[in-house]
Amino acid sequence: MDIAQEFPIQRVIDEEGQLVGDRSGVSDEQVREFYRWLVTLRTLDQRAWNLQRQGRIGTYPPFSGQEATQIGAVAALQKDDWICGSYRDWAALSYAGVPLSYPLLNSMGHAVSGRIPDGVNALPVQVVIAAQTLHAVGLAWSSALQNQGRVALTFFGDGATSQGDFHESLNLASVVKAPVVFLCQNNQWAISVPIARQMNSQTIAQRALAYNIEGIRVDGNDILAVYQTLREVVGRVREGRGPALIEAVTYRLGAHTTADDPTRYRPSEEEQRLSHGEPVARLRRYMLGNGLLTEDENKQVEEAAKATVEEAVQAAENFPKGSPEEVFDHVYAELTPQLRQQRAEFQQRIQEGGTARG
Ligand SMILES: Cc1ncc(C[n+]2csc(CCOP(=O)(O)OP(=O)(O)O)c2C)c(N)n1
Ligand SMILES: [Mg+2]
Repeated sequence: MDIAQEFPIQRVIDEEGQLVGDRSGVSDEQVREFYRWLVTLRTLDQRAWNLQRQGRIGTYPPFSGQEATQIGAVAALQKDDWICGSYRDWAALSYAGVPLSYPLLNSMGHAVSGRIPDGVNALPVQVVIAAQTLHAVGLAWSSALQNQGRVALTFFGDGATSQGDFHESLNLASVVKAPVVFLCQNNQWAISVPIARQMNSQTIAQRALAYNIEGIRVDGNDILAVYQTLREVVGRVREGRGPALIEAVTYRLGAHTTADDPTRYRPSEEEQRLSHGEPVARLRRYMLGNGLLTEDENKQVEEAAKATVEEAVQAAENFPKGSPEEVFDHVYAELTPQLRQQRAEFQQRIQEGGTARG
């Protein structure tokens, strides 16, 4: 059996921006709305990279190349569904309603970036690889037990599929039929480890077979395919037909983080070949070629995105400076006796003019 053939990649527009599938589930207005978001978030991501290079923010994990998967998937959710993502999923959180200043505040060390605003049902970004998949199963299962009708969508990377947490999550979700959508962003790399050295399976989606759940591959650089596929899958999952595993095939356009240099391990031939179908340029080609966008309108979208991102930069840079004691906040509703004591010692040292380390 040729497994890759069993899991064909769902696609609506190809790399050149040609319509190759059915887009009847997406209105022209929705396409324009997606494009505005794609451009805004790409602009934010590039600005964040430059801010780090200027020393204005700390380490930052860029999501360029993965905007279509993140936006398209969240667009398929209802407002009170859960989102559980990782450090690279700020595009998903932003589209869900988290302010655009938050990814910047996160890289500036502000604790507020972990406090998801009311009205957005998301967990703070997870750095422990694959751990958020477990949390998604718990949230989804509890929602099902309480008949809340909520779905949990969890994002993770190709590298995360080698973690025990990922397999434990799929297994438990399958057994209890938890309403979870597992969305793997296969961006081909886990830092410097390519997918071919990560696994011997032909696809990530086929792992669904082992857990007797639905598995689908979708072109993660095609926002129309991601949105339409996710809408159908989320609908089935919400009906109680069990969890699903989606593999969004995409490409990490840049470095793993601002601390990484991919030229040391990634062939430039591959970068050129796989960057060509990236999501923003792809949708632009399609829209320009099909009367959904003119060059002038495109300039306006880009100008508006720059202005929106500038506001986010201002908001982040004007945010009140935090105090070192904040490390004790927001972990427990009430501090444990040991942590209370540590905070008191910490405050005393700071008052005495020492450093937090003593
Ligand atoms: C449990 C755990 N092991 C190792 C790491 C170090 N680490 C950080 S990112 C990363 C690679 C993850 O790759 P992938 O899942 O493909 O996600 P991507 O970074 O490509 O979005 C690793 C190994 C970690 N954060 N957590
Ligand atoms: Mg990866």
